[in-house]
Amino acid sequence: MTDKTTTAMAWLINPYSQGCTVYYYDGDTDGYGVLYDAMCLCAPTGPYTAMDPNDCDDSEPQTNPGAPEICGNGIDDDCDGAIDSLDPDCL
Ligand SMILES: [Ca+2]
Ligand SMILES: [Ca+2]
Ligand SMILES: [Ca+2]
Repeated sequence: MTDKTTTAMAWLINPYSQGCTVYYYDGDTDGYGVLYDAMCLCAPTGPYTAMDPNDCDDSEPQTNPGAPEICGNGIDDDCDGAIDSLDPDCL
């Protein structure tokens, strides 16, 4: 990452920029975005629509912090870091 890129990113995600709101890239349109790709905008624009950056799989709309854990599929469906039998939801 170059200095120029770092400066641009710092500006894009700076929550103190005047009059803008940070929106996170939501590739699967499930309402949850990713922390590493954000833009400070006046309104949701293009794929930058999410205000919650905690999507752990932004290519799978059934996997996000608001989804239920589906037991036995080997995926952390609800993004709490615990998969299947390790998730309290599966006990
Ligand atoms: Ca998403
Ligand atoms: Ca699962
Ligand atoms: Ca889980």
